[in-house]
Amino acid sequence: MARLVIVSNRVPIPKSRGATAGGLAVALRDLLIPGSMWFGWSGRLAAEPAAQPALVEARGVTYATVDLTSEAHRSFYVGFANGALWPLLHFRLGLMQFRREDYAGYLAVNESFAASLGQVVKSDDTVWVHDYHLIPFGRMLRERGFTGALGFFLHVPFVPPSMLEAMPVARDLVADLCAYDVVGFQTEEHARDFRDCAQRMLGATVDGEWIRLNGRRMRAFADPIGIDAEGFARDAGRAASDKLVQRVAESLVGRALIIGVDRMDYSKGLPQRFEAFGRLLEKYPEHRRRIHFLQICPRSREEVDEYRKLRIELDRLAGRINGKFSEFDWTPLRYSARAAPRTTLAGLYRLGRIGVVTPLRDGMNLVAKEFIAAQPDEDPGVLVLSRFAGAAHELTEALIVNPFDPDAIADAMHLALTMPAAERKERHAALKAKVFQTTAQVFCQRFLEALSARSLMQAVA
Ligand code: GDG
Repeated sequence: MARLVIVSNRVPIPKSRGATAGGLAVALRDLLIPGSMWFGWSGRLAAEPAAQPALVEARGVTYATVDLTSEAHRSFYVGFANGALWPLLHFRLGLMQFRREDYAGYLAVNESFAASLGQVVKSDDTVWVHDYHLIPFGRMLRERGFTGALGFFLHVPFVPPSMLEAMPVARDLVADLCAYDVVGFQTEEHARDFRDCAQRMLGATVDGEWIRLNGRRMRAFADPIGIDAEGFARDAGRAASDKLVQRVAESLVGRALIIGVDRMDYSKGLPQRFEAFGRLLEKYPEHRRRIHFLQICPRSREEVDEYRKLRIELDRLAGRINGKFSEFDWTPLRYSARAAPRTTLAGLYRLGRIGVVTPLRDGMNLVAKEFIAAQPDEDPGVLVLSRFAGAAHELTEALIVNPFDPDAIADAMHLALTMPAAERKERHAALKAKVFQTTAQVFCQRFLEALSARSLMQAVA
């Protein structure tokens, strides 16, 4: 069997400091069987990074990492990936800051990564590249002679041609994605938008999930990511004994908990969500003193200006809502910019009467799935979910809202708080079945099967 090499911007070496709280490490955990490799940035900056990757072995898996100079990190990560691509792919054209020199830095880092992996990859390896930081990586690895199976999964949304065209280097990005054998997206909508871009911008021929370009055939398909539902449900059950979970439970003194968990990111709709909570207290005063809203939002990408502005905005909104509604013995909204340990998080979801997941745009949103997995069957909470999260394509029994409409979110919260137990259980049973069906394992299997079928695909091309 071919060795699997995973490539991503950050490499979550087990027990290393700064290992990411993001969805990727969790989703791919099952793939890391002994013998596999994970390649990417070490998270360190160096004046003169070595060309050879540093190799660390943990539980039979080789972690191969390279350092970046601070200038490369600025243009590649802060500039192009997070200053231009992230806003564009989240439909925020107004926030896109395109600079030629950042794009040049992005290409240069991808080149140096490809050169570095090129030194340790074997020709029959299967290489699976992750996310928007590394779009040109596959083409560059091929140019270095790599002949094995080459796949790419985009964790974030994709946009229709009319929007992608605003990006000055859109054609290059689409062509680079076409250089992979298989490209996976979170939803059919994103996959279709990509195929439309290939057709319109490059003149490719599209036939179902297949794209034919310059005599090659590749596949662009939807493969929704999932979680380790069983493991997460188990953690949530056990977390009843977690000290922090117990302290939060006690602090509620019988009040219903509304919980939100998101990286502090402008795509997550946090200001609108805070507004919505204020509207809920305004429009439905019967809930005052009876509920608590806890928002956990670990700081993220503070090098990017927009993220610092978001922090200030949230502080302001939280202050305003608490200033307006607090009583001597009740603070309606608590928000913390610190990350919680994973088990604690599972236990907190389980305490939630409402899980509020209202991104303005999101590839999937794993928090929605985690909240469902963590609920007790006998008395489950209700998920309020944005229609613009990839998860909304599957989790249709949630209360689906438009995240740009704080009043609609407030109404959904009210509906959730007053929903009869029988309806809560019915919705939960349907949602749970889905979350336990489309797991992280199923996601990985589907992708790797598509990738291993590529020789067959090319034969018929
Ligand atoms: C990208 C895409 C896509 C959050 N706070 C804490 C914490 N988390 C964990 C959550 C969840 C993960 O981080 C966040 O995943 P999401 O899917 O919600 O969002 P992104 O980080 O934006 O992830 C997204 C995902 O990739 C996977 O493909 O769904 O659309 O944007 O697992 O639980 N974990 C801990 N403490 C926290 O405070 N331990």
